[in-house]
Amino acid sequence: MRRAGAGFVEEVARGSARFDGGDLELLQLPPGLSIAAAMPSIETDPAVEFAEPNWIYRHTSESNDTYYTNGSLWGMYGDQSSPASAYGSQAAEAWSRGQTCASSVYVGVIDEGVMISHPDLAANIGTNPGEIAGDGIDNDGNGYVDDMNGWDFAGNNNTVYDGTQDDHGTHVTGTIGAVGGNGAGVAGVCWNVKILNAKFLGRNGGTTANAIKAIDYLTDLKARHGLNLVATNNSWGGGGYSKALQDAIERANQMNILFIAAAGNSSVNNDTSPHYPSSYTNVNVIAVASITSTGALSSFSNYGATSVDLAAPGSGIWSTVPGRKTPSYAAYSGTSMATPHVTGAAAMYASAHPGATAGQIKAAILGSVVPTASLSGKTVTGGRLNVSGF
Ligand SMILES: [Ca+2]
Ligand SMILES: [Ca+2]
Ligand SMILES: [Ca+2]
Ligand SMILES: [Ca+2]
Repeated sequence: MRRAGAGFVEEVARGSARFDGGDLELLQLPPGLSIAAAMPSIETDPAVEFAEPNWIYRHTSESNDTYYTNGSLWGMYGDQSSPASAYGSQAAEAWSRGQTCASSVYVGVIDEGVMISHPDLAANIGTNPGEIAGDGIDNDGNGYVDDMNGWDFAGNNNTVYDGTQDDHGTHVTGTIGAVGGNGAGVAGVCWNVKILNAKFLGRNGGTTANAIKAIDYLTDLKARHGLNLVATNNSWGGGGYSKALQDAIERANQMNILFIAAAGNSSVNNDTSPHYPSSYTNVNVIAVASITSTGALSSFSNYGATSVDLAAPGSGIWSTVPGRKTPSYAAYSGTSMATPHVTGAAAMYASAHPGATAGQIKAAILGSVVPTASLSGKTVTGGRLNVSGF
């Protein structure tokens, strides 16, 4: 210790004749002395058997999910992960730091129904804390009876899952929050999160009126129950401008709920041909374009230097779907698939920064993009989603 100028901290293990070893002692090196320089000088003492660093281990999470390990789930990869993709969301790098999100954070999926019993989703399906299941009573007084996991505004009932046609909503949900690390299927951006489903898209699409009810339903859960809902995922679009719908998005904004929306799949410039709802100018809207696994703007993706904020993986995205016989997985493409990567990112940031406002979460997402040639002049940020630092 004197030779290295080190201080004694503690005896970690006591030597014994039985195990044929000496005492194991933890030392504190003086400032400025590196471990590499100290170890040989300590080891020159014949009383010392060896010296080595007191390494720091960090909690890490590495996906063992089938579609992750087999190279399919590129949207979750980082350039430092294995498998790797420079154009993935970098979620795997956040996971490797133990950032797999918090189950205290809620997001809303405004879409089709969601197969809430899917084994790779069920653990992350949220419940309405003010409602009691199956009693036929609207316990929380929000106008919806037994709305445990959300509400079906298309069918006006409490079954958010109505069969295999609810594949789009189920797929989107898996990208946000499929259970990671369970050795099966896929992993969402968030391995832990709580997802509520406001179903308004049926077999023939949905209406403005039902979209408004769906948005207000989720806003009300936060306003009256204090539910920690940070964002809604909106992988849908069409129709024209609606003041009433924009007003509903603004009500969500006033409750600090981000409205994350797909830019659309018509290969057009949203600056000159607005696409709703992604083109609403409310500050809580994040409009999302799609990139491929080689960093190109997906051929179908809308874009817009002033109307589309960033891009995320959206081509060839594997996620959860209801199967004909058993719950399953499938690869879909669309800005619908890019958007839930960003919604997952919002939940991840909110997990690491409890109490962050919608504006702070949006600033973090837009401020951390990786500049990307294919997105320069095509998006506000000119970049792609990057959650490695979340
Ligand atoms: Ca209710
Ligand atoms: Ca009830
Ligand atoms: Ca239903
Ligand atoms: Ca899984």
